[in-house]
Parts: sequence; structure tokens; C-alpha cells
Amino acid sequence: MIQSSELILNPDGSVYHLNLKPEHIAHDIIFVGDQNRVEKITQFFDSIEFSTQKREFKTQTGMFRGKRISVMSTGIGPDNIDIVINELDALVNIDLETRKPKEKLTSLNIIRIGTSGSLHADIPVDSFVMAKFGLGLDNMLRSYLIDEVSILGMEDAFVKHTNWDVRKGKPYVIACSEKLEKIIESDKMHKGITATAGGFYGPQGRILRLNIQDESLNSKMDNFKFEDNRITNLEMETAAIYGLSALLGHHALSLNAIIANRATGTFSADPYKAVDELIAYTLDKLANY
Ligand code: R1P
Repeated sequence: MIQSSELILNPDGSVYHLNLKPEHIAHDIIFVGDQNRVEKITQFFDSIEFSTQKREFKTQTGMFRGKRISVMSTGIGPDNIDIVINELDALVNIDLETRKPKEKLTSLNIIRIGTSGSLHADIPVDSFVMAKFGLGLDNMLRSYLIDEVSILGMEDAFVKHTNWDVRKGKPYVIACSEKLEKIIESDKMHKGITATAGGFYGPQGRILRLNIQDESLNSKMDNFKFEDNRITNLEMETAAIYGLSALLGHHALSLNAIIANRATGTFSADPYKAVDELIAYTLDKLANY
């Protein structure tokens, strides 16, 4: 039995941070970072049966062309993903009454629709990127036993290529769900490795007033290749989503609209339009599988 200090429930029986009970979520779930993006997606739904919000975690569940879908905001960063995926998993795979893991486990389909910066001139602003792999530069996932799901060969190649300082913790690599990749892919998508940083400024090579540990990290990432895969973009959630999903038996895929190009120094003239197009694309694919 899982103690109440470990799996915390609110007085109404909902999970602590997400404010959700098992009946509130669909098995197809879209993650966004920004809570204001939830309604940008659910505005296209035929009906909405449930809405809640606690802190940055906003959830709406409804029907889109006959398919039940939940849309959730995760806020920013891998630390939030730890909360979101563990609590979502508890909703489907732990009996909240007996506080015991269920014998029959459920796999959720989780698709992130995010925004991101591209590292290559040929992946321009307003294009879409699908992460075949998540490369975690944060350390969140390293609190778990990840050897069964992480791709050691690519991790070691990246450490060597960047001369990575091990005091920052060892980067980890996790693959996307092949099932979701097949459902969502098309020639509109650039595919590659999405790097996930544990912060927005120094951890992504941005210098304002502080010196950073490795000023050339972005350019080293830019020319990293492993078995024909290159690092396409840099954001703050994908690798953590892939890691926890793989460990817990869920399917995950991360899509990003490119709103900044770090190679050319450009920013989208209309980032909302790129995100809207990615939303429409994803909903269409989800409704038709
Ligand atoms: C940083 O501004 C945030 O934007 C990106 C990063 O991953 C980070 O969460 O994604 P979202 O637009 O999905 O939040």
C-alpha cells in the first residue's frame, strides 16, 4: 500500500497537483506548456465535459470528431513533467481507494504540442519538428532506474562529442513511441533529436549577465550526429516526457512549432499562427486514427 505522504490526494479524492480523478481524463492526452493554450485546442472540440485548474496545471476533457481527448498544460520544465506524468499514471494505474498498483495496466497516448527554438538554418521558423528522440540535459530522470529505456550509445557519443562536464550530470536519451510516430508523421515534419534543457537561459546557452560553463555547447549540439539523427531543436520538456512515459508504459510523442531560429537569430513574425497550424494538424491526425 502506498502511504498518503507518497501519493497525496486532495479531500475530494483527486490527485494532489493535477486536481483530477480517474474519470476526468481520456486515454488520448495532449500536453501544452502554456495554460492559455489549452483552450486554443479545446475551442475546436464538439463538447467539453470537464475543466479544472490548479497552479499551472489546467485540464479540459471533451470530444473532438467522436474521439475523447484531454488537453493539459504542464507549465515549464522537466520538474513539472515529473509531477504531471506520475500523477496521470496514478490516475490510471493505481487504485486510489486501496492505494495499490492495479494488476491490469493502462497505456496512455501522450502528445506534446510545444514551441521551440531550431538549431539549424534549414529548419526555419514556423516549421514543425517531431522528436524521434529526446536528449535530456536536465537531471530529473536520473532519479529513476533508466537503463532499460535509455539509449547508452547515443548518450556516450554526445558526452564525447561535446566534452560534457560530468559535474552537470550525464545526459540521457529516450526514443519516442513508434506507434504515435506512425500516426502523426508526414512530410510536413522535420524529424530528429529534441534536446531538453533544465532551464531557459544558461542551460540553453543564453548569456545575459552570467558566464556559462560551456559557451560553445549550442554549436557543438548543432553538428552532433548519431546514426543519421541530428539535434533539431532545444526546449524544456520532451526528454522528460519520453523517459517517464517509457518507464511507466505510456506512449509519448513530442511535436514542436519552431518559433525561434538560434542559427539565424530570427524569431517568428507570427508565432501564434505556427502553433495554431500545428494544433489543427495534430487534432486531425488524432481524430482519424
Ligand atoms: C519556455 O519559454 C517554454 O516554451 C517552450 C519550452 O519548452 C518551455 O516550456 O515550450 P512550451 O511553449 O510548450 O511551453
